[in-house]
Amino acid sequence: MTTIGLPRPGIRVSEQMASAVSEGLLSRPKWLPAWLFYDTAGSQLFNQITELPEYYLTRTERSIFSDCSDEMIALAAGGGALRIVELGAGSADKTRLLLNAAVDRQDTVIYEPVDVSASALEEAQERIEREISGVLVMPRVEDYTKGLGLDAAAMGERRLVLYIGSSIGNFEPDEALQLLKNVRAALATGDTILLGVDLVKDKSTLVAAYNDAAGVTAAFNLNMLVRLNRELGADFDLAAFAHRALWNAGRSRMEMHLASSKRQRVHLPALDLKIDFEKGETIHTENSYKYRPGQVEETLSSAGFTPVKTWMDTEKRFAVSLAKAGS
Ligand code: AVI
Repeated sequence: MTTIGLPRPGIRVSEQMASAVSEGLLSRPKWLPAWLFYDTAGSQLFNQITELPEYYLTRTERSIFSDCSDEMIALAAGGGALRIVELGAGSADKTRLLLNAAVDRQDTVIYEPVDVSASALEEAQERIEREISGVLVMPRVEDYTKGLGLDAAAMGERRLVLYIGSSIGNFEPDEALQLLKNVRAALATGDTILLGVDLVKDKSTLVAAYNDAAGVTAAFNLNMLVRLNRELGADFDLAAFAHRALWNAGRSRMEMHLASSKRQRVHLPALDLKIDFEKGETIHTENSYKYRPGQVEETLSSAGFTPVKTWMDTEKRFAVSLAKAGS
């Protein structure tokens, strides 16, 4: 099954790539892990996706934060001081709205972005410290999908963990639950999590968000093959694979695939592999789970949190849920 996973620190990405790519392409059906999307070009394409008219997720979540960050921060702080942890290196303007709300309440806010990529963390640190005075950035190079190690917070200080942008949707439900349990285990009672999830909606809106008219998502999906050609010396013919985005209602997820337009053989010399494709055969590259209202609170409860409040946009496209680490 396709799983997002992330490169493990300490193992060279190319080695991890080698084992993931061999396993995925030798499986039936074929798959590749979604973390392969995010090389430099893929990260730039993803940033472009977040600005597309069809990709409602980013701007909808941003609008929820613009309307409600003060309330979110006040509920999370509970009258005390907050220290903010973000899983992922921080999507500039959404994080900024929350950090601004926090510095309005206290003189200095410690912000701890957690990411496997040291360069993404450096960029986030430089940007945030330049743009918001009163924020002290303390980056943590760590793979939070394998667990979270946080130092003890100061006396009277509460942690707020941000896991926004529907990132949780790229994990299988059991992986998502385990990830949230790991976050809970790293927190003290009374600390909180703010989780952003995309909601189930009509199929045409969902499919358009993952198959935009300008073809940016198609380029993002195909970039995975560009990466394998460059890093593994593979000879994927990009013109012979097509982007497919489909709504799997039974599993409540958008799926992305790359479909072979003909019978063909692809060589991956770095892995000493030859892979045959039938006409129409696909490589499954990503799942993006969509939640029904109430499901995010259920998941948070199962992970040891007590739901506090959920905010949605007026069209109920996206939800941001605050929950407290229970005793
Ligand atoms: C990063 N993640 C939340 C995006 C999503 O919507 O699942 C990745 C993406 N895939 C295609 N478009 C965007």
